[in-house]
Amino acid sequence: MTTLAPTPDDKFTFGLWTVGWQGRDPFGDATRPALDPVESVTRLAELGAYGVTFHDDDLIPFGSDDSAREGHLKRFRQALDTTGLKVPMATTNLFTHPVFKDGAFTANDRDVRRFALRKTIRNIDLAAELGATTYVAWGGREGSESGAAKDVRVALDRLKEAFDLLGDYVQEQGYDLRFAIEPKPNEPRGDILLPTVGHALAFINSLEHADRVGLNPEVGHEQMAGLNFPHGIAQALWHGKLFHIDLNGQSGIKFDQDLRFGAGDLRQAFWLVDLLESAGYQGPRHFDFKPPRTEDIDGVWASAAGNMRNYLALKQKAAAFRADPAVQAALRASRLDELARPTLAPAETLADLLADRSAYEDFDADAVAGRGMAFEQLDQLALDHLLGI
Ligand code: 3MF
Ligand code: MG
Ligand code: MG
Repeated sequence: MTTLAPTPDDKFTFGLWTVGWQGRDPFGDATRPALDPVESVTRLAELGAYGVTFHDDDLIPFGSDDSAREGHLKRFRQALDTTGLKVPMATTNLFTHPVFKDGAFTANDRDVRRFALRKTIRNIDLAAELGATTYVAWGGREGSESGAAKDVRVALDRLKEAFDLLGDYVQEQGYDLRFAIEPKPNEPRGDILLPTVGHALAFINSLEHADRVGLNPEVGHEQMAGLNFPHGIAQALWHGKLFHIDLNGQSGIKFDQDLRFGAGDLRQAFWLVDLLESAGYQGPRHFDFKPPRTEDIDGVWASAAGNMRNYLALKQKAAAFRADPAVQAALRASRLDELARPTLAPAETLADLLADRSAYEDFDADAVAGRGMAFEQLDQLALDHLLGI
């Protein structure tokens, strides 16, 4: 068995807000003191991470004046230089300050929308300067709790307007930066716009800079809606839109748990790693988790390390599964090779299909229905690999 110790080559990244979460929830106060971003950078580098990501306000507290801002940035840049950690992604906090109580790009209040664009553009400049190539947009406050409060069709016009303007800006500046929309069904709003991967994919098609906009799906967000996360990721890959990913754990349809990766639905985590690795996904493996508020600072770093360890363990398991001759035989028995064959033969036309009596007139539906698919045997092999039997 090879090592489960991460190295920067594994491309593991963490949001500053993840290890830095103080444990404040709707029912309870913080259980941990604030964490200095410099400390986070240092510890994450020691643990073997490749990079860090941030919201503007994680690094520069909201309302900081220019000199305070420069002070925070100077310390952060120094920590990056010392550790070699990269900043592949950045994002905007458009949800914490009360001004965003009704959203940012889709707030009914036009002044809020103008402020949100300016706040985002300011951080896009910083992201580009620090070398980020992905800019994530999670619209946690873009939504509503009641019917008439939000005209959803008009709000989508405003959301499109925002992404079109941001795309114009990035293009004019010549930044090597793409946007990644992060869907989520609810929380903090009762219902959030672009609730799932599928909704977001459809929305992107209507944008002026559609090529520059993709997705940042999060494990728990799709699972909160009862959806199969690996299926959503497979479709995002199929559309060429998996620009980034938020890895974490979730146990079914409930509040956004942000457990460490591998906790929650372990089988979906296995299929996800199998998919990302076999599809050749090249982007960062970004963890958006929350060390539970039961943990002290040692527990925070144990939780952070667990994300990477579980990813690497699942990567080994998935590789062993794919290499197993019994699995390859089971895949054939389940006709996966047949699925990969186009339904028409090479050079065959629709007219040929219509003339093919064996495809319809002489087709023996009962006989074909009697063929077993052998999926259970295949899935048991997967479970055996996962369980290490
Ligand atoms: C909330 C999230 C967000 C986003 C972040 C952008 C605070 O459920 O997942 O984390 O990931 O704003 O990356
Ligand atoms: Mg989340
Ligand atoms: Mg997220």
